[in-house]
Amino acid sequence: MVLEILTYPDPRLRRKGVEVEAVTPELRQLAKDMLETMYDSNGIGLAAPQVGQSIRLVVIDTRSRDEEGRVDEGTMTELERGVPQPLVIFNPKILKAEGRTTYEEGCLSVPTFFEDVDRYDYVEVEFIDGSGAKAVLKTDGLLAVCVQHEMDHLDGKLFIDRLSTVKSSRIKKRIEKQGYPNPEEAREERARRKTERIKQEEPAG
Ligand code: QAP
Ligand code: CO
Repeated sequence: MVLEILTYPDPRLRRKGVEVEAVTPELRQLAKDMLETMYDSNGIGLAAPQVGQSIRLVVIDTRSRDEEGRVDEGTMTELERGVPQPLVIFNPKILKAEGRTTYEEGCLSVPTFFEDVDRYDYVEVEFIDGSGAKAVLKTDGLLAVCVQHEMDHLDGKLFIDRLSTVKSSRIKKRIEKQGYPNPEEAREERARRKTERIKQEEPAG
């Protein structure tokens, strides 16, 4: 079943998720519905608070795909290729984190907005998997970025909170005043900003 995804500034996105005591059939069904919801919106990660459930559960599938939607491991790192996906992650905890990386992130709860965010480059995360077993995820690349983004949701934090104060408040005010742009408008604005960036990087003459 495809679930409704809450969007900023919904206050339910700000609640702290509660740890899961045991992986019950109800929670397994929720994880399944969250994966269906994520794939339906072309997402790579989704956290339970985004569908109105204040618990510590995230689902992830960052595998790259070709035009027909078939998994294409070509652009994934060696560590990413070694991780079975999709991932169902209950009660994640970071055991180790190293290095820094920047990735242009988006979020299904902040649709059409994409901005560079700075995070750890490598993480080791302990969690309970979909069958209730203890597991450890060791990864870098997009998967490492995604698991950190999703874990933020469990603490009521969004990627737009991690931008500079100026950028963060500009985006928040715009959404609060004007709502979300339609996808075509958003695509045009991204193209416009890209052109401006190129103009600044390579001045003519
Ligand atoms: C988090 O986000 C993430 O605005 C997952 O119009 C994103 O799946 C982690 C999406 C990037 C690391 C890097 C957002 C789809 C999907 C949109 C998503 C949109 C369509 C976001
Ligand atoms: Co998100």
